[in-house]
Amino acid sequence: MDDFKEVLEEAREESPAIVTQDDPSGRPWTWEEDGYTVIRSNARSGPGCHDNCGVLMYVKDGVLEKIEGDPENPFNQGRLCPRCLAFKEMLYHKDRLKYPLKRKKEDRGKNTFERISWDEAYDIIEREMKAVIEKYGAKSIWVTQGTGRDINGYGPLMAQYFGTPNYGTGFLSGQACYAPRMFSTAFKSGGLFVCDYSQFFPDRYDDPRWSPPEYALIWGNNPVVANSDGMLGHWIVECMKRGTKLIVMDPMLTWMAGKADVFIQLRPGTDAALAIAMAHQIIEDGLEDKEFIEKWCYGFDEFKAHVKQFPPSWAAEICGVDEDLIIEAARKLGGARSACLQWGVSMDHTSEGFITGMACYDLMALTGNFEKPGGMLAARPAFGMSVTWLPNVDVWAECTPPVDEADTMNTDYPALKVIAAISPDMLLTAMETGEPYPIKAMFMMQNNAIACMGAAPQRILPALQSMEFNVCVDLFMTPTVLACADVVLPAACFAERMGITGHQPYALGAIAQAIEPVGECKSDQRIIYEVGERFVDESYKQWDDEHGMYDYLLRNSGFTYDSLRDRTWAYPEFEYYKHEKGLLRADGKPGFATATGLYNFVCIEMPYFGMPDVPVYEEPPESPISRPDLAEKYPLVLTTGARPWGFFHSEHRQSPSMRALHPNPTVSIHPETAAKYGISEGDKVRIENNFGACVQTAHLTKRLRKDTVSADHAWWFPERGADDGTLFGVMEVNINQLVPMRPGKIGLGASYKSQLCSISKVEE
Ligand SMILES: Nc1nc2c(c(=O)[nH]1)N[C@H]1C(S)=C(S)[C@@H](COP(=O)(O)OP(=O)(O)OC[C@H]3O[C@@H](n4cnc5c(=O)[nH]c(N)nc54)[C@H](O)[C@@H]3O)O[C@H]1N2
Ligand SMILES: Nc1nc2c(c(=O)[nH]1)N[C@H]1C(S)=C(S)[C@@H](COP(=O)(O)OP(=O)(O)OC[C@H]3O[C@@H](n4cnc5c(=O)[nH]c(N)nc54)[C@H](O)[C@@H]3O)O[C@H]1N2
Ligand code: SF4
Ligand SMILES: [Mo]
Repeated sequence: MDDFKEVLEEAREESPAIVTQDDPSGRPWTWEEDGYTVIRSNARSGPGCHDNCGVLMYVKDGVLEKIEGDPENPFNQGRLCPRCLAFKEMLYHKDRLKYPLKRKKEDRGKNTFERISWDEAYDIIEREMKAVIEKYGAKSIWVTQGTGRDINGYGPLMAQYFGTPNYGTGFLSGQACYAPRMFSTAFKSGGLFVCDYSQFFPDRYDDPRWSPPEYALIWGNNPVVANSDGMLGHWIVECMKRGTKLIVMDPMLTWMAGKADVFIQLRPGTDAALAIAMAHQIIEDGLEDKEFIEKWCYGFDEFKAHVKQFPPSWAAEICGVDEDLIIEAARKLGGARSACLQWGVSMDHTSEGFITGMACYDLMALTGNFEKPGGMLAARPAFGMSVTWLPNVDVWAECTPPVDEADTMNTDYPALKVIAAISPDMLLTAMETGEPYPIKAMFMMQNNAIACMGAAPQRILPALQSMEFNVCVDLFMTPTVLACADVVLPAACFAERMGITGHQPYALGAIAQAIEPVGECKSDQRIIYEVGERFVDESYKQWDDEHGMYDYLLRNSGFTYDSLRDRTWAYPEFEYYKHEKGLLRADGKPGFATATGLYNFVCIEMPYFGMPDVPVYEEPPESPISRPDLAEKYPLVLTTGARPWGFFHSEHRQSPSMRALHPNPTVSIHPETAAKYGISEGDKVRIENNFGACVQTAHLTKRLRKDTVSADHAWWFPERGADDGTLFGVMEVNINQLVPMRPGKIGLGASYKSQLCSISKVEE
């Protein structure tokens, strides 16, 4: 460890001053004001979110009294969404987990937890996990997280400490969030590119190098509500004020759809057909960017011949939209000075989601919208700090002995091997059957699988309850914790701990601690290495405390935790047209970081996965077209999980003001459709299909397609308490009972947003 400190010191002395775009002088991270100590920080999680909005936390006598958006922070420019404004309701909630707990294995599901010390909790974890390792091998331990909260990048270290290759999202069938899009973009363009809303510049919209996209394609995404994956919806609104126009693809007339030049209200799950037909039309009209294609793309002629078969009239029928709208969208996109693709998780939530992603992404190459102002920009980690943006296990290589990856639970799916991800679908089967090998213990952080992430919770619940040992780390007692945990560890919120920001390819920042944790809560990061120390010998120890851990993590960035915290954020240098300047490839040559060195209209790797090398439309496995037999009984298309303002997935149900925004699990139905089934606003509705059923409350809205219903996800009722024997009512309302654990053919994508269902009024 001393070696590392010396190396760090030497590197500091030798390295030239870090070049940043922002000037931190005159920007204190803490000060006194009107009797408060003010702490400037970045809100990460928990509670959960993909973002890191700048906050000012006002503390008096050790208590967080108020929180405001930091007007100086370029990321959010002073704005906060309702969840951070109501942060105190979560932070100081009476139901927060405050101490480690244990429970007898035979009591799973019952509220018979006992408070224990951290030492006892670690002793139990050490004893039980070592017993499982002894009996079944380390690979029978599964370490899991939820979506990209502040566990991203750190979780793999926990798995490494146990010596298991099985780390990943908990029962997210087909890794159906971002992984399909990451896979598409890796093969198409050698990595992810994101829309340019000026977020790479600290002076934002005023930076003279920047110009807004002429068109933003808002595709299966609701950015003003979801603010997903490190972007904020109000950036688009700011761009709109500066001239950006919208093309929106969504079965629901969202706020943004209402402001669009073209709104394509398509049938869920048909996006790939729409994208292919738009490509057809753009080429038909000669609107493709010939120069970009000639210089930087591979396989265009084959792609052109392929899409020629699929005119807008073909897609119009599949998508259930007007052909003229498709032509109009294609012409607007084709004629635009600049455009970008703001895509959402709906891309991934079809069974062949990565193909949908590829088809939409091709439109950006076809129109030459890479690496120019207002186009798509390479989303590489700021200051090389990959760990919290794209999880990178190499950063932790020296912290444990190497882990044997050969047996990772993904062997059925070559695509998952390529992206080094587990298959949650295989994992569940392994728990149920012991094949291909048993999974016997779980260490779960930031995941409420039974309420939210897992499809088919009716399979997950018994599978988790039959494990030999389960640990859950959370902020609250959730249905999943109550159902299966043997040891529960209480996690700290962002105000209670230090950290660095994540999910941002444009800046790096620090989370500054403002208050002492409530009870005995600890950060997830500290829990990971404190548990981990029980599983490796002293020689792997790289730091003494949390502060040391962040210094270690930042060791190649040029920052220490303190130097980063002192400035709160840092923006690296930025350049456009990186593909022309040799800045995208490891060998420094111009082009994209793909096997061909070009953007791939034809992906030569796809046949290796048994897939066509150009995007081909496939009907969802259950749709009125693919399964007319099923559609007779279940005539409506079901999409699920459209994000609401006040909840992050299954979180915030216990926050009074967030709950007031959306008190009940709601299924949105067009009034004409509802009338057909005798359903009125506020009625209890049974939603059912061939996989399962649940009950939610009807909300009638003309904003939705008539053939589609849109149901909430992730509901439970914390107010019922842990003693009523229903796991907080989770199974009564959980729409995921209607979604199978069943990925697309190569292991990516799942059918969260494209099912069939019937609806009927529940007589009360
Ligand atoms: N407030 C809040 N914010 C969140 C989250 C949250 O739970 N709450 N979750 C976070 C996470 S993990 C994610 S992945 C993101 C997701 O954020 P988004 O990508 O915005 O996802 P959704 O809100 O599920 O869906 C976006 C839109 O897709 C539409 N849609 C549904 N089915 C289809 C379809 O088949 N095709 C098309 N084109 N559109 C369809 C819906 O009507 C909705 O308007 O949000 C993140 N942000
Ligand atoms: N039907 C349907 N289901 C879906 C979706 C859908 O659109 N439709 N969307 C899917 C998608 S895209 C995703 S990404 C998943 C998301 O699924 P998850 O990310 O797993 O979300 P949650 O189930 O809410 O579980 C998160 C848990 O983490 C806890 N938590 C929050 N912050 C912290 C923290 O800092 N530390 C610790 N230790 N715990 C914390 C919360 O209290 C909560 O219990 O859901 C999926 N499920
Ligand atoms: S998007 Fe909302 S919850 Fe997330 S950090 Fe920003 S204000 Fe907080
Ligand atoms: Mo997600």
